[in-house]
Amino acid sequence: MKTIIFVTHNSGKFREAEAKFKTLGIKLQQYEEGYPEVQADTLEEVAFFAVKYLETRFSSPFFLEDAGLFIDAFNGFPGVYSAYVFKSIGCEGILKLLEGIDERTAFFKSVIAYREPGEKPLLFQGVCRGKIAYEKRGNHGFGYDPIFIPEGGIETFGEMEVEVKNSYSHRGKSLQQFMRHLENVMGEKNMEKK
Ligand code: ITT
Repeated sequence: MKTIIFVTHNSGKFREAEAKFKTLGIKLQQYEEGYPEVQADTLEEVAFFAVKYLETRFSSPFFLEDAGLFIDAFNGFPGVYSAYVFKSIGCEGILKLLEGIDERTAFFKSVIAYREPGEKPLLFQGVCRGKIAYEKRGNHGFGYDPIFIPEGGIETFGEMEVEVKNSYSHRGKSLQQFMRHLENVMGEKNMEKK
């Protein structure tokens, strides 16, 4: 069975990816190697720089994923600073900043950077629009999950089981694109063998 390494410290992300990949016949392996997150304006730049930094470390296919929460009332903040902001003020801090503000729309974005040995890195992305709740709800997931309600849903990500979150989420979508790519490549390889 093909194995792909997912470089992440975040076991919540890994669980979400595993849940998607279980239908594909590819084994995912978590690798908690750190990498520098460059100061950049977009998640794509952060992910691309990281994959280039890590490419000499792995001789098998690997990917990483960079994600962020973009709040419309704050012109997209925390965006690329989501990890730092989460560590410093958490969900409570975001709720406090939004006190008295009724424009609560926001989106999550996920960018996956994948590298197959000898190939150029590929990027796959997914976006999930929604809104910031008025209070924390649920204890599933991680990060900002307890305060984010996806469009079309009434529960926060924090109240959802992993498969349900995947059916709405930015990461569910970027993983879907990524899996479609892998299926195409595997399909082509099988054709070549015939
Ligand atoms: P790795 O870089 O090791 O993968 P990380 O948790 O640092 O793990 P990111 O830099 O991609 O991941 O995430 C930026 C921040 O956004 C971080 O605080 C996450 O908790 C949060 N975040 C990312 N995806 C999220 C999601 O699906 N739900 C809730 N919060 C999320």
